[in-house]
Amino acid sequence: MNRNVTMIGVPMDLGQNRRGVDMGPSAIRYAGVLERIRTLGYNIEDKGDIQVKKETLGNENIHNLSNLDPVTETNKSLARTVSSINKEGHFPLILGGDHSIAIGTIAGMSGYFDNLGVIWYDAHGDLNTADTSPSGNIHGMPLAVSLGLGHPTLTTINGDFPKIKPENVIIIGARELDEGEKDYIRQSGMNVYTMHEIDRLGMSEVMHQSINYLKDRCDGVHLSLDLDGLDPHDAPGVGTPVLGGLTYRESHLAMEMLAEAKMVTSAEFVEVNPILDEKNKTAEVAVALMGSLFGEKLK
Ligand code: EXY
Ligand code: MN
Ligand code: MN
Ligand code: MN
Repeated sequence: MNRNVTMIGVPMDLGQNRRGVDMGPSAIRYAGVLERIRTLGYNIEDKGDIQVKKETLGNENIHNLSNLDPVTETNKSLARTVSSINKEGHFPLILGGDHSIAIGTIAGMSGYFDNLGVIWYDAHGDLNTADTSPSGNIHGMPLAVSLGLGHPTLTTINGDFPKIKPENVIIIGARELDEGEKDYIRQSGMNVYTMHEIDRLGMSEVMHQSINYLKDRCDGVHLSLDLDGLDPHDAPGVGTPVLGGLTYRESHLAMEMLAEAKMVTSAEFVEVNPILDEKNKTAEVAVALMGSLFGEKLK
């Protein structure tokens, strides 16, 4: 893995309606992320937070898209920042914030790869558009937006083209998909390991298959890890918990196998909400998983 890592926080809570997730980056820093990764021999630099432009708050719910303007503006500036981290040849490590920030991260990465792969570690598909969303919350839409689906204000961030292809995406941990999301998955043939497949195959086999699949077809891989992919017993500090999720150990195994495969070129850890957390448990889990992703076991 790239030894130069640049970390950015995105204190965004406007992609959903539970306050507190904007404090995620602080909670993750407090849990010792810099030290954890530096100890592994990386040059890691904390470039601070992207400014979330709440002052553009106004049109609260245009076309079933809550807070469209500030979510768009923040993602534009995140995309620029991620793109410049790439240009420097560093590994972008992004701390959320709600999952709407994946729009900016992926938009910023996509220009540097012909076939960017994405591992979407999440209880949800985040494949809604304004037409299918039951909530109007943009954190339920970032994967769709990155595939070029949804409102043009979002899909044209950093260029008017789809940032990723459905065949380069693997969803892991899904257990709460809306009807429109299921329709899209069926018609696109996207790879989805729901909890059912993970129970049947085991995480080791799921990661083995995922890594082999992406290795053959992608020139870079972005890991988008939503802490609600984990079971709420292990990661209680999230806004949309769903029972029956991935365990702490399964998640470590997944990160360790990605570290061994040396294929991840950017990562984001999102949806940590310290107000809903037990002490700082979920932020600590995020940092522990980052430790494994950056090769703790291989040291
Ligand atoms: N599918 C639901 C919606 O679109 O409102 C819930 C989405 C939750 C999204 C979370 C963060 O991954
Ligand atoms: Mn440098
Ligand atoms: Mn998500
Ligand atoms: Mn989720």
